Amino acid sequence: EIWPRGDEKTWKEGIRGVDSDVPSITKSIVNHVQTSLARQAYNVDNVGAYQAVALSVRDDLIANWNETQLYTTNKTPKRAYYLSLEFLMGRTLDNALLNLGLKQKYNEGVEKLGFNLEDIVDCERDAALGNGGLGRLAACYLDSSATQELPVWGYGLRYKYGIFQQLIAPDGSQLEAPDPWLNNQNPWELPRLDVTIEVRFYGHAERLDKGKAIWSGGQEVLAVAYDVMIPGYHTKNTNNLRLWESKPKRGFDLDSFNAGDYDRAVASSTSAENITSVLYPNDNTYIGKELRLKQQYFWTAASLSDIMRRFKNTGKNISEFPDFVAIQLNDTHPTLAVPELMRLLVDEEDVPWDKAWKIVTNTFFFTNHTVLPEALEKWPVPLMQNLLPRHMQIIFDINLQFLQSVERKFPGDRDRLARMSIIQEGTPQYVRMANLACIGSRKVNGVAELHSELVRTTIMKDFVDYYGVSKFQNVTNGITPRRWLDQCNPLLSDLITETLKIKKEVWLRDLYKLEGLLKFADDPTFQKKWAAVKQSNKERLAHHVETQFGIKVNTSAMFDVQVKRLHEYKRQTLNILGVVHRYLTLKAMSPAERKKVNPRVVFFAGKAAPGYYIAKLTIKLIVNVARVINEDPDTKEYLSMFFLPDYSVSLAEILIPASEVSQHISTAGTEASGTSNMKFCLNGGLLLGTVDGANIEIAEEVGESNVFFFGHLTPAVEELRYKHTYHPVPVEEKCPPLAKVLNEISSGRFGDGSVYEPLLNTIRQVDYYLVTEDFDSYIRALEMVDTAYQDRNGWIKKSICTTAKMGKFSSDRAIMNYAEEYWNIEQIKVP
Ligand code: T68
Repeated sequence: EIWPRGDEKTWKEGIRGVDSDVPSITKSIVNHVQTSLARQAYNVDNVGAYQAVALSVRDDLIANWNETQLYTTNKTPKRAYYLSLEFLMGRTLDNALLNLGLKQKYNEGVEKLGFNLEDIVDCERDAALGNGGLGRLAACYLDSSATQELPVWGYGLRYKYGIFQQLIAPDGSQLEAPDPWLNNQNPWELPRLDVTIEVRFYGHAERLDKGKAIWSGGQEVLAVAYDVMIPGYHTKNTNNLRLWESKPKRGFDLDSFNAGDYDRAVASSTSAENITSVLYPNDNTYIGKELRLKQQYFWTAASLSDIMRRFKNTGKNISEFPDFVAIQLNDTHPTLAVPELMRLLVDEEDVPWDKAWKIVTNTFFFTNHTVLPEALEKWPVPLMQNLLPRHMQIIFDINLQFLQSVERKFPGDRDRLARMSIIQEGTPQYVRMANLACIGSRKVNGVAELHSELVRTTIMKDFVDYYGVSKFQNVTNGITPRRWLDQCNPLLSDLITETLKIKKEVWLRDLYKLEGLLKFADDPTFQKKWAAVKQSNKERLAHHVETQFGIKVNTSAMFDVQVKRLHEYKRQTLNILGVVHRYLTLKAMSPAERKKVNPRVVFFAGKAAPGYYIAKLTIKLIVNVARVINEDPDTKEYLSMFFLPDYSVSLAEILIPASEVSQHISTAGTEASGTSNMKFCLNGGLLLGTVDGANIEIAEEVGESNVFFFGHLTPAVEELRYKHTYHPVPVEEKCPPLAKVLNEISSGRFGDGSVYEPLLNTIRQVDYYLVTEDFDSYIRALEMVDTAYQDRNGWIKKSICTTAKMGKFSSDRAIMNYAEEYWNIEQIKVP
């Protein structure tokens, strides 16, 4: 069939481009109010206006998206796919307007219709399909892929409920409420009810000859595609994020229904729908739930089937698969893609095992995000055997061949074989997903230099011996400067543009251009403007805190921020204990002495996994300490503290530009990279941190004199832990000031002290994360921050120099690194 049918000219005239003049924009908005929303002009509130504006922008995105997909398909380039269980996108409208270059026009249009664009933008709910860094990284990489005009698609799950909403009870406990983000329709997705894929679970696998098998029986579930458009910045290229929703293959069991057994009739359909119901709220910990494994398989099977179909449409030979497809595994979550692609090739495409294995190992690339042992995924063999019998066979076969080859290289080294095996022996046996991901991939990367080195020397050491080091290359994380500077900090963005005297579009695509700010670092007029921007962002945050939470904030104090998931390794405890220490010090001063102190406001925000008791207790301690110190008339002018509930991408967009110092204080060697550290520094906040993750590379770029480093270094950590375990020294001896802080908390100064004993004991006893070892140098680092802040111009200069040297941390650099060194894909500009 030739397209278009009928009259080509009529078709072409009907095709809509991107509206870019104000009258067409207002016309399109009004049109959506009237038709899509079926509302009358006098009956539109901000939410309605948001919906209409979103639909109007969506039309533009669809136009670009369609052209991109058609153009790319016709070119049949090699494509890359980013498989991630999490995409922490946040809001879309403001970002889409900036990327399309239409913000100003929409501003005018919306004004004409009697609305204010900022209020409209504020009506959007966050798409919070992620926990933290790993999910937000995926979102930044999508933005950069589209901006760099790379043929990259994301694949993920369309959870009905994203990360839970966090509430703080009056006693300081974290409460969790569901996040039904799809309740008010989602204009940013295109349901593709025609794109469906059948996914099987359970059943049995019968081996045939030549390594093949037939997998049948069990339960079949349908995956339905929803496409999310990802606009590049100032380019027509608009990429795709395909999210899968689970649906029952048949509505319900008619036999049971007719027999009057309604529960049973809908049971299987409910179980199918459950698969994509909810995002698991754990970060950096592994939770061995069957439903989670179902999510992982459902998503990898649907994605691979879709990728295979697209590849086959090109008409290429199957052996060319790796020349047209690269797949990045975001952590071990999608590792089942390795045996699944083997299954597709061997069982369904009739490819001989060895040839299939060659294809597989040239297709996948694996990113590791943690070396924490409790976070490494390992699934019980019996569980996997039951749910995925064919995959279990394939994994055993891969393992056998792999171990035979290790044996040839290192004959007789049984310990080595045991360590490298995909299967961990024991009752039950476990499947080690990181080993499988490494063995099934072309390359393995950590997310910052130090972390990649730790991957090479600890968890993957044997694999480096076996494969050679070149398989293990670092790719330092990055962040998109569009969202994390231009969108969240428009005042700074404008000041930079005006100062650099180059177009915003230019430096936002080549962030190294920020270095041009260096020559103004000492310029008093520029310094003044720079400081004014920070002040105004502090006031914006204060205003937000006051309207949202009814709390007044002193905006002349230094804003000190630690916002991230609650985790013992991130050491929010160190921060809160430091605040208590400061409070006790202030209390001991005379009023005259206090007057010389630099006022400080400490902000915390972050969610704790619902089952993480110590993390939740830390929140409770923060809230209750805040209550006491914020009300103490002796000190409240000099020190106050807030725990802002329900940390999210949108809240980060307000907090980050307002920060003067931010804390990234993990025990050395535990934070793989960190990405908010990059966001704070890009916005001119100074970094207070340990020598860990990307902090190290930030310091390398901005200069050690512009960061505040403290604490033991990675090589010392293991030895100190050993000492703590076998030769414990009481806190009183090791660190008297810390002992005093702990005792004040225990003795009830901040409410019933016994409540906090389990938390305080983690520090008094094993102290796995070395709070006692780093406390002294932490306090000294805080004092250095105070001293530096006293010198206002010196501080502003540090702030300018920090922003100026953050070019490396653009996710454009990171994604180009993947494109060139990993995926071997090329840019395709849509004309
Ligand atoms: C983070 N990991 C790293 N994990 O902690 C952080 N985990 O250092 C790094 O900057 C970031 O990844 C990006 O590389 C996570 O965020 C998770 O959220 C997670 C989720 C599920 C299971 C395990």
